[in-house]
Amino acid sequence: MGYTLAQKIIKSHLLSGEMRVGEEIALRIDQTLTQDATGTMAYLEFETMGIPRVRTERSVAYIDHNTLQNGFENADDHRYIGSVAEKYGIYFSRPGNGICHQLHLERFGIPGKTLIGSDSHTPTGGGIGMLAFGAGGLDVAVAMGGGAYYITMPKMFRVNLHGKLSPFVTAKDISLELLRILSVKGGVGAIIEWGGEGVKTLSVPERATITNMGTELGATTSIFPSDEITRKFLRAEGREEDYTPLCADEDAVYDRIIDIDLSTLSPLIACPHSPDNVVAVETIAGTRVDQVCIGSCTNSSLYDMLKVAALLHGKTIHKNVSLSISPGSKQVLTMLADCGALTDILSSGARVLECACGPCIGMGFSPNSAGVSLRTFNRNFEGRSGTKDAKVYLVSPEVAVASALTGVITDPRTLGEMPEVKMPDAYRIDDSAIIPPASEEDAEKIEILRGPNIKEFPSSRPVQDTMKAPLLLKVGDNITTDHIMPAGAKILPYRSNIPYLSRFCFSVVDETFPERAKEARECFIVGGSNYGQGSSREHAALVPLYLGVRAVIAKSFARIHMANLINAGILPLTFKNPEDYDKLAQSDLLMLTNVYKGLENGTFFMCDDKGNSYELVGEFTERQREILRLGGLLSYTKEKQK
Ligand code: MIC
Ligand code: SF4
Repeated sequence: MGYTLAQKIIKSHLLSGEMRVGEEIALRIDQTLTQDATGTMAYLEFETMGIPRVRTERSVAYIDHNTLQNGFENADDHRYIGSVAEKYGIYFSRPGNGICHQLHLERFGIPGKTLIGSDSHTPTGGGIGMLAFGAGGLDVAVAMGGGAYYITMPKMFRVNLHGKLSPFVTAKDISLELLRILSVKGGVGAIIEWGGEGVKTLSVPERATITNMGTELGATTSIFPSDEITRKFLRAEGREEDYTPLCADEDAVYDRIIDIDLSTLSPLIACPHSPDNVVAVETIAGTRVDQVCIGSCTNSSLYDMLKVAALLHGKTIHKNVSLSISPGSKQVLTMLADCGALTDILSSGARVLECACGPCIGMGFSPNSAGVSLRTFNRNFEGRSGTKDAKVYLVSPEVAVASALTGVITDPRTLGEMPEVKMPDAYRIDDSAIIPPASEEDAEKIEILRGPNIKEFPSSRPVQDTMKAPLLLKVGDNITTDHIMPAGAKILPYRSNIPYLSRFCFSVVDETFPERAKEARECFIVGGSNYGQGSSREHAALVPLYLGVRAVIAKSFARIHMANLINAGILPLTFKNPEDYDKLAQSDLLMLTNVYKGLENGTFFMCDDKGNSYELVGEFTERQREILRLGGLLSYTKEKQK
């Protein structure tokens, strides 16, 4: 029996475990990346490990999220990350250089290598044939120290693409189509491999749009083969020597096969407030639009931007629409300037923002009250834009431009002919904003620059045999990390200040939660299915830990968040009978008994003060049990080093 592409890369990086679905496996990690909103914490964690230099082939620290610098906090964090990078052997990408995933693809990604990043969209690297995973900061810190990355061996899904896209239909529509088919939970526990003849019609940036949005399916990661198109991309980046051809074996076996005929797709749109709430654009055409944002790690490549410029050429955007354009990298922006496309964009009335995440994470450009915002991004969770009652839709750059021109949601096929966009054979290489680390010799002299915004970690504690606490918050299905620990311009600067962040925990759902949790000192949370979907931010576990959350009981969990809870020493359990969820009510007093025994056999018992008892499930590996027994991954790692 042959191997899938992902299985081949897993096999060549396997440190322990069996490649059987559901078993825990340990992988050797070749590359890591961090961004600034999760990086400060990841590097603080790395520092506590006492390792003098990173042990990966390549580690890169990007600054792309917290670039507003409204006060000293962000700038201090950037300086801190810069000094850590220089000292410990990490490349440092300066603010303004671009978005981590776009930059990593351009300058560092290598087919067949493993990559983990403290950002959930790290699977973007799958567009170039990398096996790339989003992870919590602590997992990235451990990998930088040469430690393994642990995942549950995933199922293998294969998506076969047939035919060719019609004009005005794009890679984004392929992603939205898969979200329509599978939903935001449909990829949980699976790696999605893309294949079929249609793959040859997609360039690396288009493939990367698709692997980027695989995160929204809950997938462990997504990957494309590495072929002549990959070689062409690497050649254009001046890195042809990094090319290796890679594909699945002919007789590889998949757990599920999905076929998509590209020629039948039409422009799609994800309606508020979930990326899987997908309909055809034509069905809601005519809806008023207030704002359009083009950019983010999903759609900010040179190819996307050239298409946008060509569609805007000689036209002016509608007077009621505010259009922002954030190119993905300095390379993209300079090339737009060189060829005159930037002039087309500016002449249309668009606002060009910095090469950064910007509006995607609510860092400025929030919509007006109850505003309708069309975005080429990957997430439209409630409140994420910074305007609580905004209605955010996810679209391709083509739909975005068409709607910016008309002022209403518009099917771009009504615009006439799609102008031809010619891609250059070589990109403009300028790595002046990437600072290499100091040599090992000089590293010792480098002082780490810590600002006053860096506060201590919350202290974790080992799980107890009996855990008694009130149920302080009961939430529904698909709770995102943006609900648990919101981001945005006002809060993001405090990512290294857990006590301050704690004031906003669950504020989208229940503003009283932080106060109530502090008063109770210890508490439980109950959730529905897919609890913790979305970002990789470990703050969605560290802040609850600070507020005394000891266990989260849910119908099911999203992968990265579950790992972050365990890493923080919080017990994640699921209901044996999902109907039991209905019996529980906020403020019930709950008691978990014989927890140590439960850790061994996977079955946990809980009762409430109304006389109900519950059977819960928590099947942990030996490593996870030890992490929970010792009170988190940091204590576990220190213990192992003794
Ligand atoms: C996001 O898109 O939600 C983020 C902001 O990039 C997060 C990381 C973070 O919260 O810092 C992610 O996707 O992991
Ligand atoms: Fe940045 Fe948005 Fe991409 Fe997250 S999804 S990395 S915030 S651009």
